[in-house]
Amino acid sequence: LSEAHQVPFAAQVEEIVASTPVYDIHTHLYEPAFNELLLWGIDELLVYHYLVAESFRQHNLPYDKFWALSKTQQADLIWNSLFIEHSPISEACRGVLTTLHAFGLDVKKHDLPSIRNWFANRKLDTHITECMQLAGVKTICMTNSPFDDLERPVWERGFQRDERFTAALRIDPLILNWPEVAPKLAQWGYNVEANPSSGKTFSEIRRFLADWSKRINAQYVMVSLPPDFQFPANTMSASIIEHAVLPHCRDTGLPFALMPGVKRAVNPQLKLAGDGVGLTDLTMLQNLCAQFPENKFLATVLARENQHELCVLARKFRNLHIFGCWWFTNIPSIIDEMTRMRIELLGTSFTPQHSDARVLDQIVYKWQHSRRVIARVLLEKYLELGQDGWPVSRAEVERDVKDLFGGAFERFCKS
Ligand code: RAT
Ligand code: ZN
Repeated sequence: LSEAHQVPFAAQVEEIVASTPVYDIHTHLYEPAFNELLLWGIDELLVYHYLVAESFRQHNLPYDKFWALSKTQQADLIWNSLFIEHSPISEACRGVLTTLHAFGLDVKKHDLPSIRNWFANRKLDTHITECMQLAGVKTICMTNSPFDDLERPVWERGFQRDERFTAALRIDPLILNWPEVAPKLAQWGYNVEANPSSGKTFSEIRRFLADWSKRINAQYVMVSLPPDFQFPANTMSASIIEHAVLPHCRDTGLPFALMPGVKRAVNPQLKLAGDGVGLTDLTMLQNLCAQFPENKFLATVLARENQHELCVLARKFRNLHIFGCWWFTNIPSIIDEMTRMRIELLGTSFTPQHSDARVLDQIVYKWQHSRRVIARVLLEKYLELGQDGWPVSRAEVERDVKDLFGGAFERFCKS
């Protein structure tokens, strides 16, 4: 490509990546029927657990004193310690500013009360529409847990679904904490035993999964796992996966999404902000993909050191679709590295990002930041193709970006 051609082509790639609507395939957002479970606004943005963890490095309030504060007081403390007393250059801090700036707020005034005022006058429905527009998100997939006492009754009562939102069945307690879950399932009418003596318990777990998948219209079934998780193994976790989750997923065609690498509560004093990361032995994922070719697996891994191995696994198994730069890897330097590596090993047969937003407004910054990195990497790859005598057309760029932003994922789910 000539110099003269490069500038408009670069602008085209940026424009296409910036404007292609995305399916946000994993978030912690809720559709409006869940009322206060859908978090939004400035105080929620500031008390995001990513920022809570960072703030403890800058202020010296004891943990219990922090947790005893009201949400507004916590937000004030985080604003002062992370935005005013130091420059907000961490990714999670910068994200708050990207979002406020996108709303047209004048952040350089450092005026938290006037920002609060602006949010106080927002109507939720217009706010949802505007956040989705600014983020270029067309559909938001929720994380839905039947084990959540606030969420479960809403599903049980029933409501008119909002078509901008899809659901995913999240089952961490079922797989990781059977002793606590067994009595609950029994109480909800499933004939299960704490120590299964026959296949009955597993068929009842399947019935539970089938009921909930249907009730919420699940797009996939999901679990997060500790780094030392093994499969196969002589454990209740592995048995539930083999004898209930996988057969259920085969029956319904739903992918089973695994998110290995999280060490829960490495610092319990930090509550939701207290989880850590560890290197996973991905042999368990290899075993699952190899032993259950009729099942579809989605995966994202928390440790940076696992990313290359995960890409290689995806090359070996067409029943594995990898997605997202999850949590601690959702920072520009690692998104750049992971996206580059995934494109170089997998072409466009993966989903580079999900937002993991817990606060609606976060989709704005999570997608704006990621799009910038994805555009840069893609452009570099297209320019290299041009140098090899394979110029890429606008229509081809649009096709590729559609695939990366949900097309490949949806095809995988339907396959
Ligand atoms: O990224 C997060 O907000 C984490 O707290 C987790 O929710 C993680 O994404 C998960 O889904 O377990
Ligand atoms: Zn998540």
